Amino acid sequence: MPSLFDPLQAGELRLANRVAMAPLTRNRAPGALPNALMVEYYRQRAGAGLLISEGTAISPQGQGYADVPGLYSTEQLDGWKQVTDAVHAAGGCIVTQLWHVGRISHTALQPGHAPPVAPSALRAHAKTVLVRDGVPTYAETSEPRALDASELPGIVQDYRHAARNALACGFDGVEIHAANGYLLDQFLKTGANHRQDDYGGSIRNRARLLLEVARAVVEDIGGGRTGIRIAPVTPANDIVDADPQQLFDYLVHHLAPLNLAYVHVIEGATGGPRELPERPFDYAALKAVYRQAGGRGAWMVNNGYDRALAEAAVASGAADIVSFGRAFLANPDLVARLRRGAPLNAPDRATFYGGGARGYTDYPALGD
Ligand code: 8OZ
Repeated sequence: MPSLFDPLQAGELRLANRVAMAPLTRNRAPGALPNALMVEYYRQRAGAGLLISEGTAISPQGQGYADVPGLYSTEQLDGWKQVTDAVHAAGGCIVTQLWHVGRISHTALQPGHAPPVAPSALRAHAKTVLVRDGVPTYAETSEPRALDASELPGIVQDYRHAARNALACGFDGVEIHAANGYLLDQFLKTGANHRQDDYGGSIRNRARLLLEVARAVVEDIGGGRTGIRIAPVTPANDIVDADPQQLFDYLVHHLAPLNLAYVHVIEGATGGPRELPERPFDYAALKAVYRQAGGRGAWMVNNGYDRALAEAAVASGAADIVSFGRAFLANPDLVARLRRGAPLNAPDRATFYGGGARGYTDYPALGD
């Protein structure tokens, strides 16, 4: 029976164990530049079988929150190189999460203070974070404008460049963020996509942009260094689909031939309940569709897992990897703690987004 603490080869990624750190937005990159504090934060967590970086903007247009890092300028790449070097020196494996927020943004964060872009000009009832006078403040997302189909190849190109940049600055691979109501999820789901061209309407059309992005990234850096994150039923960022089971079954069927390193599935409401009675979903059936279509990537699950649930998921074969968000945020040595059954530090919500070392690099490891 496989254990959480067994190594795993996921595509080209060599994981020392099956505990991943989930991507976590921390808003500690002023100027969108990775910095020394971030180097320390990731280094502390290098015991993860796989570290997934916080969502990282693929372009200035992909930026939706204050002080999140990017992956498009030379300075940003130099900053990330410090992070990946530190993680590798500590024996870890790290991928970066490629992020375009779509409509979950604010004119204050967009180039030229333009409206954010989206599949359709439909505003999300959601909030973003701005920093005003050094203080993080929440703001309603701005009214977006609908992307013209002629702009989509440029966005695919931005993903491609960001993926290449990721490898150039030492990441072991990338995770395409297609979850939580951001651009690719907006295209996928009926609640945000009312287009009438080749990118809207049918499931095939709504999945088109994500599949184009995935194929472009895989073409450039290889499937074995590419993962993808999906959230079939999350309500995060005001997103909904009329028939998520059919949509995601179609999607994983078409992802299967890409030989991805992994598929990362958020079960239920991101950071909230795992069961949503009003949004039922069969995750085992989704995995079966992927495997039946020949998908060999690792199956990574997320959301509300504790040690017992994670061990059971891996032992039963329901999952190959389990990712932990808040638990990893508060426990730099999470893997050692899980292994020993040691108690966990509690996360401090007040320091999740923005600020400095407090609530970021000062959570104690066992024995500190
Ligand atoms: C929390 C706050 C801001 C962004 C996501 C990138 O939900 C996020 C995010 C989470 O995927």
